[in-house]
Amino acid sequence: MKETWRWFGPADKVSVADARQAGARGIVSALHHVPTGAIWSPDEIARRQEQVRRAPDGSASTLNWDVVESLPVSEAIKTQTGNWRQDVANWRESMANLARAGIRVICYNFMPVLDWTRTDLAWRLPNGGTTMRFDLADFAAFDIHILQRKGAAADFPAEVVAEAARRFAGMNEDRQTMIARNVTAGLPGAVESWTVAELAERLQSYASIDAARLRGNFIDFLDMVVPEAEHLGLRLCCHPDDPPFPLLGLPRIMSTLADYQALLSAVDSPANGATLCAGSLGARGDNDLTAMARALGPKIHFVHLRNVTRESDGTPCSFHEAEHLDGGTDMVALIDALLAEEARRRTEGRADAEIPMRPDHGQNILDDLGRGAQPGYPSIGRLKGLAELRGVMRALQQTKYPQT
Ligand code: DNO
Repeated sequence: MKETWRWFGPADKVSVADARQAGARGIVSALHHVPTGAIWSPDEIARRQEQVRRAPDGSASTLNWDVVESLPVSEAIKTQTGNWRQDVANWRESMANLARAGIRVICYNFMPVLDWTRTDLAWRLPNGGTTMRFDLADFAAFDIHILQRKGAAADFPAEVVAEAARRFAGMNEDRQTMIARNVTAGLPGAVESWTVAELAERLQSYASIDAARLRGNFIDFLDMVVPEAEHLGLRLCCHPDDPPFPLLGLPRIMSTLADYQALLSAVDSPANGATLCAGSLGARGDNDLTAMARALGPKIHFVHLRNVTRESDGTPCSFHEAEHLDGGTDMVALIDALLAEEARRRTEGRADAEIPMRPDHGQNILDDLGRGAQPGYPSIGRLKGLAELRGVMRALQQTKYPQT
C-alpha cells in the first residue's frame, strides 16, 4: 500500500516536511477554505499542489497531493432541497478540475449534518498520553438535556438515559459547553459547524428523511456523478459513518458491509468505490473488518488504518481510539487481506494495484501534548502508528507477497 499522510493545508501545525520525515510517500488534502457547494477552481487546486510539492524555503518536498479528502457533499444534495442540482453540477466540475490536475482519488462522505463525532478530544490514558473518546452517556446527556431533542430518550437504552441524567446533573457549565462544542462545532475535516440552535434547526430538515429516502438521495447523487467520474478515470470512495450508528435521530446509511454493498451495486462502476476506514467501522462489534476488506476488495480505493476499543458490547456503545495495533480489529489480518487484494490486482494488470493508505488518527504522546495540532492528527502519535503499520506491511510483504 502507498503510505500517505493527511495534511490540512498551510495552517496545519504538522507540516509536509514532517510527513516526509515520517516516511510518507504521498499527501491527502482538501481545499478546506472553499465553501461547501462551491467549485474547486483549477487555480486553487494548483496552489495546493504547489504547497505540497515545495517547502516554504523553495526546496522540493518530493511528495504529491495524491488523494482528496474530502470533496464535501452539501446538505442540499443530501436532502435534495434548495439549489441541490447546482451543487451537484459544481461537484462534477470540481471532479473534472481535479482530474485535469492529475488527482485520481476522491474521498467524500454522506453523513447527514454531522461528520465524525466524539465527546472527548483529549481523554487521559494511563500512560499519560491522550486519545479521543466517544462516551455514549455524555452524548445522551447532550442530546436529551442540552439539545433537548424531542424523543431523544427513546433512542438510548434505559440505563444510558439514567446515567445521562446523573451526568448532566453533575456537569458544570464548562463541561456542558465543551461537549456541545465537540459535538456541534465539527472536528477537523468536517465541512460544517453549527451552534446548538442551528443544529436543532438542521435536524428539522431531516424530519421526513428516513434511511430509505437518504439512500435514494445518495443513489441519485451517484447516478449524476459516477459516469462522469468513470469517464475522467477517477476513483470516488465513500467514507463510512463515524460512529457507524444513527445519531440525533438522523439516519446513517454507510455503517455496515450490507450498506456498502447496496450502494456499490446500485451504481456499479470502477469509479464507485469505498474508503475502508477500520477505525470508524470498528466501533460496531458486528463489523468484521477483514471480511469487509475481502468482500469489498476490488472497490477499495483508499484505506484508513486505525483501531478502537469498544467499552461494551452492542451498538451503540462508548469507545475510545486505541493504539493502531491494539483494539478490536485484528490489524495484521486486515493488512494481510488488503495486501492479498493488491496482489490480485497486479495479476489483473490494474493500474491502481497499489492502494493508498494512511495511518488514521493517533494518540497524543510526547511532544504532541504541547503542540496543539488538529484533534486526532498529532505528529508523533501518527508517526508511531505509521511505523507500526509499516512494520506489519513489510513483514507480510516479504513473507507472503514478495513483489517482482
Ligand atoms: C476523521 C475523518 C473524517 C473524514 C470524512 C471523509 O478523521 O476520517 O473527517 O475525513 O468523513 O469525508
